[in-house]
Amino acid sequence: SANCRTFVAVKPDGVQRKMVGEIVRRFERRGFKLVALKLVQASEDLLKEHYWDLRSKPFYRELVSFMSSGPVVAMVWEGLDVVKTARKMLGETNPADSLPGSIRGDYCVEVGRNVIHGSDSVESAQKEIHLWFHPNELQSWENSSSRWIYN
Ligand code: DAT
Ligand code: MG
Repeated sequence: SANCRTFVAVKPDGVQRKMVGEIVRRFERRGFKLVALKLVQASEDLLKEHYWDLRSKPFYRELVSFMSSGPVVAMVWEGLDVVKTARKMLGETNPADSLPGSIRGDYCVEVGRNVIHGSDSVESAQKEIHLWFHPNELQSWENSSSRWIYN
């Protein structure tokens, strides 16, 4: 539904490479609504929870360490099927498999530096939004262009 929400984060490499503006721009122009945004230094505890499903992977420790190496831009975006569409906008996990036109397909080459995170399902989006944001950080506002985006 149009009330679908997803969690997106520009990773430390994306922040270092000045890609925050470009990424926000793509989501805004697609027609999604910005619900929350903050620059945060995530703790290892938060990141361990965020990537809990990957805890048995060989790259888990390096992933948590990398993600806590600098600030990330945490965001919540809302709109029709935004979880699924955001994953398409991101591209594949491995940038080598990501088509040009996707964020990873346009701006990176290695899986360990793939610049952006996006929730992989509605369920994980709900968990991740709850993990990264207090309810009062999620803004409720009327999008004046919604009638030009939805019919
Ligand atoms: P995604 O970020 O596309 O949801 P994921 O949840 O499977 O991918 O993995 C989370 C992150 O872990 C991913 O963005 C980069 C890192 N990662 C995944 N597979 C990896 C691998 N084979 N080697 C190194 N890092 C990997
Ligand atoms: Mg994932």
